[in-house]
Amino acid sequence: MFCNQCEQTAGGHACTKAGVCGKKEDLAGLQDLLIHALEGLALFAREGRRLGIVDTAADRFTVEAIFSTLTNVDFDPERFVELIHKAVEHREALKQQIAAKGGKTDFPEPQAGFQPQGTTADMAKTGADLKLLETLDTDENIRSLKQTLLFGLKGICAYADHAAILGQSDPEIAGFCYESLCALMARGLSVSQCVDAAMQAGRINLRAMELLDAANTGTYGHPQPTAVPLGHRKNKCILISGHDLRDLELLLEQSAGKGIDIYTHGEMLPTHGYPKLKKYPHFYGHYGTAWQNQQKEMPAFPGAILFTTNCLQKPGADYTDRLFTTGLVGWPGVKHIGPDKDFSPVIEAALAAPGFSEDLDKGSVLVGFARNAVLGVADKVIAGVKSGAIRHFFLVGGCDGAKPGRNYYTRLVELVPKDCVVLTLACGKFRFFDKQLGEIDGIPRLLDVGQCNDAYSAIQIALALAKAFSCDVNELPLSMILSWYEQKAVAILLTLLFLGVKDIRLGPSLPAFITPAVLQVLVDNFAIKPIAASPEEDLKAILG
Ligand code: FS2
Ligand code: SF4
Repeated sequence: MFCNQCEQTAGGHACTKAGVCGKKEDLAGLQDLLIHALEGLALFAREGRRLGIVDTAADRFTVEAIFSTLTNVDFDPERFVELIHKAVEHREALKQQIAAKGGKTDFPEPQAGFQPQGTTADMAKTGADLKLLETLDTDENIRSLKQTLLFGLKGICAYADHAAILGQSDPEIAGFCYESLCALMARGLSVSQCVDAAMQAGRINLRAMELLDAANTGTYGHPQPTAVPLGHRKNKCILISGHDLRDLELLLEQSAGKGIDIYTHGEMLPTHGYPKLKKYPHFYGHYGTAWQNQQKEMPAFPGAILFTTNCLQKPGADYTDRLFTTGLVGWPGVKHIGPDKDFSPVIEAALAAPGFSEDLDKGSVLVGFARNAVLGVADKVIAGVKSGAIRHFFLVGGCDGAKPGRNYYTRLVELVPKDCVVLTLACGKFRFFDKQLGEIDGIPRLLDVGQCNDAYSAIQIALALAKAFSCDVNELPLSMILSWYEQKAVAILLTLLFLGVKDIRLGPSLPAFITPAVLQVLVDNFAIKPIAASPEEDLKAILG
């Protein structure tokens, strides 16, 4: 196997024997075979679009299938076998529609005629033999840029899928997926063509995040500043992880009045701020920290646990029997709640588990500072900047992970001077989310904008401030210090670059799939830089 799509890739190079994430060789082969099958589908879908054929079922499927291959989503080989077969079915259906309109159906690429054969193991071997990532091009820089495009695409599809679940979609996103999958197969592309494709991925990801923002705020209202307890109260309990607000709502509805409290885990924390979710009295608090600590934290949770979307790790034997997955997330042998979203097994497991036997006060954290809440006090913020009470904004956001170097982010937030405000989002915040940083003229110094996809909200805040100060975003007293782990972070980074944001500091390490020459292009055009060896160094460089 060869996989280098995430930050924890083995040796900072690639996972070649087994994934550090737990992805085994057979699963890696099946995921690559799925991308191969989707490339075949893309050839026909692109031709179909040329003829005015837009197959919404194929579009929806493509987005889901690509998202399935994102880090820590689905570890179940059998589900990938199913997806591979479905990709071929969609391709053949499109082929018929195209043939009926006299379009092109004789593509020379092997992907166009691919037929899955044999057992799951046979298919895994076929996938491995493709050497998908290693053969994207003979030129290492083109390969690097094509990997950037593919990984960015995985992030885009995650957000597009979440948005589609709540009824928000745009055919341009699937159209871009097809164009990109075709670009992966194309030979002879130049560096500038590939850079342009990566920038377009940034643009499309902005659209996907915009749709998701519209979906979340349109369905559940704009997040409001809300204190979330970190302790617990005596009752039965369910822990919900991931990013899917609709799953949370359904769980809240189905568990209401049953003597169960719902706790959020990881990226679900910001959901406490949404008016239509916080109205449920049994939506109680938050448990645990970021995804990489789940094997340590979950055994002690005395109830049922539900994973939506992603960031699942190999479950420990001490909680597998009360662990559930839903949506695209999966682990072989873990009970999966299907599309009917009947969460009764989760509720029954919670009722059978001991629950919390007493109340425990561990303080609270504030969430809910998305664009509507922050821009609602824009006058105060602008006055604070003008008077000098607020010297600088730091956006410290992104993914968390297991590497020791990630302590940089904790230390940085601790060291940020008292006349500066920290905006945060995504699961990287768990390095400092419970720090009491106080206020500046009534504005909290630590503002949680939301989930990783709420990077959209942070961008809107930055654009509104730039407008108020009649300056460019890059001229604002704002520095972005980002941490990355999986491919949604790649997509967000591409969006920031597409918007022309400069001087981003990225850590804890730079992507293994970026070659020195491609990095130089990014440095030359965007002054992107790795985080310094110490936060003191970066703070000195930023604040002078
Ligand atoms: Fe964190 Fe994991 Fe949000 Fe990522 S909980 S690394 O999925 O997308 O961030
Ligand atoms: Fe390795 Fe990351 Fe790929 Fe998992 S997703 S196999 S950890 S590079």
